Amino acid sequence: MPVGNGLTAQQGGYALKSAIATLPAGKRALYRFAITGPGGRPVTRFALTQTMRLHFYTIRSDLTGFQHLHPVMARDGTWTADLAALRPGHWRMYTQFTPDTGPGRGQDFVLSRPVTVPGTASTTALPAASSSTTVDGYVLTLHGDLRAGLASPLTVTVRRNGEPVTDLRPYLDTYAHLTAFHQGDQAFAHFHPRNKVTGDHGGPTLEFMTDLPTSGNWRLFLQFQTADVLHTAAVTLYVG
Ligand SMILES: [Cu+2]
Repeated sequence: MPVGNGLTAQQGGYALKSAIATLPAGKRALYRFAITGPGGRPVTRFALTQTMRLHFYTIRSDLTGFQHLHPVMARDGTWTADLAALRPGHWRMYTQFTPDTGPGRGQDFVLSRPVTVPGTASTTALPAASSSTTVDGYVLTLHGDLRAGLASPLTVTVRRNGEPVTDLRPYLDTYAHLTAFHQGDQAFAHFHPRNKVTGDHGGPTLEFMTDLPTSGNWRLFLQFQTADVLHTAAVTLYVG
């Protein structure tokens, strides 16, 4: 589990630095940033987590517009995230990484910064909590009684046309990526199923052990791959 809830730009001497506080609406946008270490200099050595040196996520304040990207780092430690079109409003940019040098070596960090996208912002109401959702013809059913601050199992079953799906392909070394954001403060969490990865035979059941810090509604984004297609399902989950 990463350190903290992802709502700060610095922690334990490490910081997410960016000169960008606004990005344009409605078109591809580049977000440049650096991760600095306790000495204040950009960190350039990161450990691989799920095959990547850094994971980047963004979400709008109404928990729409989720993106999970893998930015590219220049030699000097400057990263560039190539974002798909953003709607006007308030966004948060999250970086998840594990330094491979310094006092934070081997520790998982999530740091974030806000970004404003100018324009007329309309808010989408959060869909009601539900135990199922559909994406690209895949029906996901959730089972679990989640409690804030407690390790809580969450089982997700994947079906298509009523049949169990058993051909999930590993995506970044795991059968699924579950990214969660808390309604109101946009606190962040990320989980992987405990299922062992054995080729393109994932499913139909994904077994997560979650640990969400606060009660209320969380918006879950579940990413999984079949053949060459990455699917992203979204569902609202209430944590008691
Ligand atoms: Cu992941």
